[in-house]
Amino acid sequence: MLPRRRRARVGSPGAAAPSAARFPGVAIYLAEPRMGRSRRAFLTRLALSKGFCVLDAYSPEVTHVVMEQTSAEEAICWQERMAMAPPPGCTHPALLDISWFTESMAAGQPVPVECRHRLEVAVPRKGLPSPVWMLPYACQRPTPLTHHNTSLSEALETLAEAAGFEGSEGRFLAFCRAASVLKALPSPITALSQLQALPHFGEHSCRVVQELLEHGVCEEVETVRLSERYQTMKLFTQIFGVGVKTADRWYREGLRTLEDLQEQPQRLTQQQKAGLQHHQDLGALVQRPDVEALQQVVEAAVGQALPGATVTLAGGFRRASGEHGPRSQTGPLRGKLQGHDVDFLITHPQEGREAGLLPRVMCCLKKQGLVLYHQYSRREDPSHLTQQSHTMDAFERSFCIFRLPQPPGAAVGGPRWPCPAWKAVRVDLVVAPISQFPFALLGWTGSKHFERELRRFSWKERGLRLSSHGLFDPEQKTFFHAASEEDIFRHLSLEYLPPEQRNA
Ligand code: DCP
Ligand code: MG
Repeated sequence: MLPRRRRARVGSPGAAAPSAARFPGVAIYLAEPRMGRSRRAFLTRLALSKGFCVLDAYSPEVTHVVMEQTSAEEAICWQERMAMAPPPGCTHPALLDISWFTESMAAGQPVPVECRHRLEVAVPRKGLPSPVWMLPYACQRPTPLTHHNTSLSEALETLAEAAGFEGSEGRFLAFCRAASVLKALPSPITALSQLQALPHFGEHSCRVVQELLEHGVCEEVETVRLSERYQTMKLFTQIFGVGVKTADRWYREGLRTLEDLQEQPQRLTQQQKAGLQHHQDLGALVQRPDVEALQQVVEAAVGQALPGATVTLAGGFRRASGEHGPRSQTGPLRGKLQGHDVDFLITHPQEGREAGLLPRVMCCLKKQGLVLYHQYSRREDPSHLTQQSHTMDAFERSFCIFRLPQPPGAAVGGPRWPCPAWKAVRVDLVVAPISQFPFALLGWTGSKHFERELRRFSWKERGLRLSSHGLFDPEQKTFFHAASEEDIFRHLSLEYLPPEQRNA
């Protein structure tokens, strides 16, 4: 069962310093999951200085994969996930513990691989019990829209939301991350032991899952869901233009209902007034046919304002790549058939032509009576380009409420029932220059947790600042040029995930 050493092709594009390799039968790949970026960089420099070939990316050239603090099961799962077939006649590379690496560095040459170095399980894979292993960042693993652990992930997301209402960022993220891990699992969790090897499962999240597995309900989650605080905060933050801080202030001042807010219009911004006025429509989810109708009117207005400009559906309703044709309704989407709003990205193939486009588009839409409310915004300050962008990006944009005509008999309920001639729908229009478009598309496709994790991964693991505007290297002070989302994943050495696998 000894993996045959293969000839490392010296000078292959992924090699960190191929010309220096003194041991042509050995091409090392340092696998990062538990190693961390700086440790990996240090070990790479060390090996290169001793004349070893270290490959920067995992490829069929690799002969020795080295991992640190990683169990055999984890190592095998990792290798399966990389799903890279070795060239004909060759076996998979050896999966080795760091001990092989350190001994080789000390010896100044590759030491023979012994059993104790190997991260390989002797038993056949099928016989293994299944504590599942998973990569730690949500952007490193596919997450489909529908999954096997809905009630567990929803419980944890309720606790995340409640923590967010209390301003507890740390607890919010911890519960979000645990919930997101559950969404990516290939099968349902049925026993607590299955959580053992999973990242982000702290004591609290484990306790919630345990209670749900044993009793079908978790007391803490139920208490939160029924609490006046949670219900009121949820009600208020669902209003267009109301964030956690405002909702919290209103709550502390004793406000509890929408009627309470309507009685105090002087407290409300124009945006909140519009949100409250159309609350019932906006609270109902947007459906796929609404999205199709909206795309038609937005495309027409954009085409009129600037011929050649394009409109791309982003957010939860985004279509799969290759499906940009006129309103095709088939194929995988990021997945959502319903959503709270519709997000459109507008660009023009010629850089700069898109500037100032949005006011003309809005004017055209308003003339047709399609706009109930809109707020145009544009930040002039260019600092967003080089800083971590947790907050909003700085594109020219309009947050709108559209007045969308409804076909007769389309909907029931609502303020104009039984004859709803139209309904109010939240729409975001965002204009990006073509050079930033792949970043804008990636940033506006979501999910929110996926985006957060992607930015965190870029910074923590690659030292790069990712935003909807670009990917910035603060050391080199350079921007990375990308022609597509695939380019961005590649530059981050991440496996490409299509939109329908970004539902983290
Ligand atoms: N986004 C952003 N900046 C904003 C608003 C959104 O970068 N000011 C990103 C976050 C999401 C994506 O755009 O990844 C879409 O945001 P939505 O809030 O519209 O979320 P979804 O479309 O995923 O879901 P839904 O609209 O159904 O809530
Ligand atoms: Mg959306």
